[in-house]
Amino acid sequence: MTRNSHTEELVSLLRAMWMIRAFEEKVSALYAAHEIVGLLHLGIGQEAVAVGACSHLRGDDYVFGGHRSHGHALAKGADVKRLMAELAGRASGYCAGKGGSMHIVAMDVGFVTATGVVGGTLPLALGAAFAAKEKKRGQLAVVFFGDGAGQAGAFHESLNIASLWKLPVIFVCENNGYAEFTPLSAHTKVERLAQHAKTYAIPSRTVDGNDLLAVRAAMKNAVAQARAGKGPAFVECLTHRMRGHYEGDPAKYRELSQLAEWKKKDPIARFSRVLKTKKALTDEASATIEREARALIENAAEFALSSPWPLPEDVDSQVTS
Ligand SMILES: Cc1ncc(C[n+]2csc(CCOP(=O)(O)OP(=O)(O)O)c2C)c(N)n1
Ligand SMILES: [Mg+2]
Repeated sequence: MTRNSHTEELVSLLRAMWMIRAFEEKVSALYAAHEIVGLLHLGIGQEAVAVGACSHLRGDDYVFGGHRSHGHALAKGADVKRLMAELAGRASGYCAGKGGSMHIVAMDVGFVTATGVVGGTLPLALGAAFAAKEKKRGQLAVVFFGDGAGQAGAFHESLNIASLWKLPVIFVCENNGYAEFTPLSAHTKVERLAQHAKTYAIPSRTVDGNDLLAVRAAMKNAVAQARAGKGPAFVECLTHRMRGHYEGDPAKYRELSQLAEWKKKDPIARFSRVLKTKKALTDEASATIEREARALIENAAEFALSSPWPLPEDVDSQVTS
């Protein structure tokens, strides 16, 4: 098989999705074994949004997440070992084990913060975008959030100011059809969140969020426009989380047939099929990518679980006033 750099790049995106899937499946197992504690939200099934959106970003771009953001941090380049250690509450973690799943900060790769406050990072991303605009180095900010966040006041205020001040920020909405246990139809009459972008005069696209190439194409335009100083963009990705809202959620509000339908649209299997059709991937290479991703994550878990706990006397060592 002849390979060019474009093919290599596409295969690297499949590798990134597998790394995130393997990471979260391992985290799920460690949670069940009580090695990871606290509230845990997995984005299994939503990997194409994280990887597709981050695939056009520079190292010095700023990314903000929410409560379901392991994939966003990894797609931006976060180190699997330090992230796993953070989730396991160890001193070798990104926040020395004091943040955990919902408070990931990986400034070394431009992942500014996640948050447990739904909609809380939208205004923060505006701040980063404002700074980027002032610095004039072509940086931009990307914020990931869900359909539920679209009902928060901060969402509307952020879209309005971003548009008014022409800030280089890209709003990436993961519309997975649920806010906790509430379907979209029970929390808003507005079925497509991108409709709000139109209200605030922000260019928007709604794409199939389980189609990596569709997310990537929408982001390419959004990134080009924001870098060119033309202001914000909004990308709505229609997707589905294949787990409950949190680990342990029995998810009785969802029909099993609905889950089965979405499993047929699994973004990893789907993109693998695309690559095979393009003759960019063989069955053997595909199996190797999955195996290598799982080995990488096993190694990260061993690192995390053999790392020391944070010391009580270091409780305020990373707190600045
Ligand atoms: C300000 C605030 N209100 C309510 C909650 C409780 N809460 C946690 S997750 C969630 C739903 C979020 O839904 P969505 O934005 O669609 O994200 P998803 O969980 O689907 O990824 C809610 C209401 C919260 N964490 N913060
Ligand atoms: Mg949602």
